[in-house]
Amino acid sequence: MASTNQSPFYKKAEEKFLNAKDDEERLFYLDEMIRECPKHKSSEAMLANLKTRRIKLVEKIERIKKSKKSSGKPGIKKADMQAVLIGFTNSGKSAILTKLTNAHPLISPYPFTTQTEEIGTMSYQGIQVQIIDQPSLKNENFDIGLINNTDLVLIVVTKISEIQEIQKYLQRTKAKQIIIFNKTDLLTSDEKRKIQASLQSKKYNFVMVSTMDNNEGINELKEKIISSFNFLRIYLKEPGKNPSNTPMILKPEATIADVAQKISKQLLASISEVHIWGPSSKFPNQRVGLLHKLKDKDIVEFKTR
Ligand SMILES: Nc1nc2c(ncn2[C@@H]2O[C@H](COP(=O)(O)OP(=O)(O)OP(=O)(O)O)[C@@H](O)[C@H]2O)c(=O)[nH]1
Ligand SMILES: [Mg+2]
Repeated sequence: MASTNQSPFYKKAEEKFLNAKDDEERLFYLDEMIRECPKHKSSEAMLANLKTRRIKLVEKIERIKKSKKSSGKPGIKKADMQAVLIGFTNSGKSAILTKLTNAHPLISPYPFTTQTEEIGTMSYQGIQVQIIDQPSLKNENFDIGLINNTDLVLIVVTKISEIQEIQKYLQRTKAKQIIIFNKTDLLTSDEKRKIQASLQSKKYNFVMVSTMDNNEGINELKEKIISSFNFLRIYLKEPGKNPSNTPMILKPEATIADVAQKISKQLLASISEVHIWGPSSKFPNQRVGLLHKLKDKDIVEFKTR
């Protein structure tokens, strides 16, 4: 649509429209173009075109707003297993993210250091969990959508009283929860014991950690994160050898047949004997059938014909 015959005001608006930095700004200048577009017969088609563009643009803006609300930020693709950190400023969420994952967020003693999502991947015993750090509670960029749509919420506190305050934000999420009591290095052993007893008496699923002092509790935290996802880690073993270091991941209630099938179809057909060790066995090296139900951390040995 030629705009050569248009007024200088229209041209100015069009130029700004073309250089706009986002859709909101585009909409602003598009409205100005509509206002400046002559309202006579010869420019009827052009005005109609501008109005159609406006409708499309408004639709697009609405669509993006909606998708932000329903599934967190559009930039984050949710992994199969995801956890999101939540807590007040300076509780040490970003410091914890660096201990758990490969991410390098900014960490500082100043409040509200984190201004946007930071995504890391925790690799633990061959399993990957996506962990998201985000701006603290009371920061304007804190996104409750992330909390409402995740599998696991990691509640970071440095005082017991913070737990109840944070739980107000968790009313709409179905995610499991782990309370992380951070900065234990700042406590005397007496204070530590009292806090531990108090958290225990409230039956919280918690872990006490420090991101300083030789990483107290960090491995326990990783273990808790992994075991809050409901799946089985099964270690395979060849006769006469040690079990593998990396587990196979199976759905809860999986049987020996499921394990064999996951390895290969041929294996299932050629099994002569199966032995197991671990939580689902009555005793080590128990011989079991194909329909035996496994538990997390079982070790399985197949003998084939
Ligand atoms: N003593 C001690 N200090 C810690 C520990 N973990 C984090 N800190 C310090 O606490 C301060 C805040 O840590 P951050 O990880 O930036 O806190 P945050 O929760 O991400 O807070 P935001 O600024 O809102 O993003 C920093 O100075 C950290 O070095 C800890 O275990 N012990
Ligand atoms: Mg931070």
